[in-house]
Amino acid sequence: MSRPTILRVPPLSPQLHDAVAERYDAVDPADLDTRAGDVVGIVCTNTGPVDADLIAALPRLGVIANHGVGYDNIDVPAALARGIAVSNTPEVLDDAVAETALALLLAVRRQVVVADRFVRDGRWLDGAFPLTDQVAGSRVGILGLGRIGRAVATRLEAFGCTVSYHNRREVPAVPYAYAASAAELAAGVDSLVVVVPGGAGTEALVDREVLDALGPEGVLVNIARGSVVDQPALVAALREGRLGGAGLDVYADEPRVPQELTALDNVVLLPHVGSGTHPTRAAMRALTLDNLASWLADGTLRTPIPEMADRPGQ
Ligand code: 8YV
Repeated sequence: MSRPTILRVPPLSPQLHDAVAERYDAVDPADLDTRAGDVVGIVCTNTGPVDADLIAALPRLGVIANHGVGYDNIDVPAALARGIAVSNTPEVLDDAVAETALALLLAVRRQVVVADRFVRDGRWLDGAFPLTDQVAGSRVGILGLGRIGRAVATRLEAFGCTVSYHNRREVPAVPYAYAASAAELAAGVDSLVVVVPGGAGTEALVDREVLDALGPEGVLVNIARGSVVDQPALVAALREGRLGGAGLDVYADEPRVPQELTALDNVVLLPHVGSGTHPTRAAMRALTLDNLASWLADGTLRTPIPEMADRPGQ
């Protein structure tokens, strides 16, 4: 029996790229001129767009298996309108992403990167490093109390922080105060951690009003998507001292990071590595491949995206 044809939308990690070829008839975008009609599945990740044109060009496409919990790279309405199944990789990355959020918050508040440079530059010989803020005992707001948001919250509790949150809908039975808007949340906390999914519904949710509500002593941490924060407004707030600091894993136009940000000492900048640990990426890879195999075997998915919940057979 011939092997199913799967399109690898770049970029994929070398391991995932090879794993698809070990199991299936793997094709790449360069092959589509002659092979588009054979493709039944796609494997992709958050920086590989699967837009309406690509979906329309693949008449037999039945499944899109995304390596990542966020799937704003996929035109979901276009896929669902065709009855195409879409999966992502929730849960397996919660711990890694949550600890990245904590790492950024701690690094900004305790000036870890600046202090490291202080030692390396030999400036300790001239005197002690200035005192810093601390995370312990502070008030932290979580924008988006989903699985990752909760994993961040439980870690903050261990630091003795007071946690509050804003979500589209209030979450029942959680021990955290609910704020009715992002600005209201920001106004009542010392630090704000952004965890909401990307996409049109959250574009520039963190705007000038929210940043000003956080204020000159406030710190913003973004481990979600660059699109959720109005990046020019963030740069302006940091430069003008209207915001105290920021810890960022994601940006508006990755991998490009504006020079205005790299020039600042009150920001810590990571290259979108929230889930980037060996065990987590292995688990994400396995779940991506399991979803694909499951759909090919019997038309079901291990972890369909929430929009598929009402679909028959899922
Ligand atoms: C990336 C992420 O998917 O899960 C997400 O939404 O942003 C990351 O985990 C990962 O970098 C893709 O390989």
